[in-house]
Amino acid sequence: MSRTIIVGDVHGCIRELEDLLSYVGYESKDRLVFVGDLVVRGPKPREVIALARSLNARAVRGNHEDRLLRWRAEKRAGGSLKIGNLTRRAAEALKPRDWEYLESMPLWLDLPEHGVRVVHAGLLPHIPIEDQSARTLLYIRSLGGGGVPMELRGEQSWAQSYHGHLHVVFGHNAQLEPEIAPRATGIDTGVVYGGRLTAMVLREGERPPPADERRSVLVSVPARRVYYEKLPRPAGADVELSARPSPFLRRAS
Ligand SMILES: [Mn+2]
Repeated sequence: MSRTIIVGDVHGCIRELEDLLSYVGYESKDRLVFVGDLVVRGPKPREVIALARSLNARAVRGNHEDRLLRWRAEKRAGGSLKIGNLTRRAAEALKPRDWEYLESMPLWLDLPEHGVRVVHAGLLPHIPIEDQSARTLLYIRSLGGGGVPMELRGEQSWAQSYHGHLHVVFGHNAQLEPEIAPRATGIDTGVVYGGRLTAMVLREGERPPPADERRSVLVSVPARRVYYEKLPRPAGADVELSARPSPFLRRAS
């Protein structure tokens, strides 16, 4: 029986991706899906894309893939988009076939056999997927006043407010533990920061179980090291960076 394995943000951490596939006993008949941000920050962006391609994995676009694609489009148009060193390093490592793979990544992906929708960052509850902005799908972390999409961590989680028909599996918002909401599951557990790489594993036709049993379909492997020490964007402007040491860094020591 084949399974669907939905993998959190890999960020170039090829060894942990291999660890995870080995841990779940990946077989070629299994379907592999990524929540985006396969590249940038970690050590081996090209190897991760190459592995994803070779396993016929599907992947939704993350903000990092989106930035790479915009950088390249801009460059081809004779302009330039400012990118950081790590993004540049990933851009230089990618071969034409890898770029093709990036271009093939949609903003969201539905897995009707599991009643699941995969999106990189999240979405605005109560709004049809077709009407969501790309920016929201790629960057949302929380809801601000009046339910507007916010890119920083905030008090109101979009996921906890979401009660749609399809269960949303997402990444982007790195946390020590998976985020478990009634109808959504966040699986970015910050492997590149020295956290873990997490996946949701569903048997054929299986739907994500209710929140209190959700962990039964989640697996993870630890990072082998800290690859990126800079903190993810801090929580809301009211929270001082110094007041919130990264749990990822602590855990890795
Ligand atoms: Mn992201």
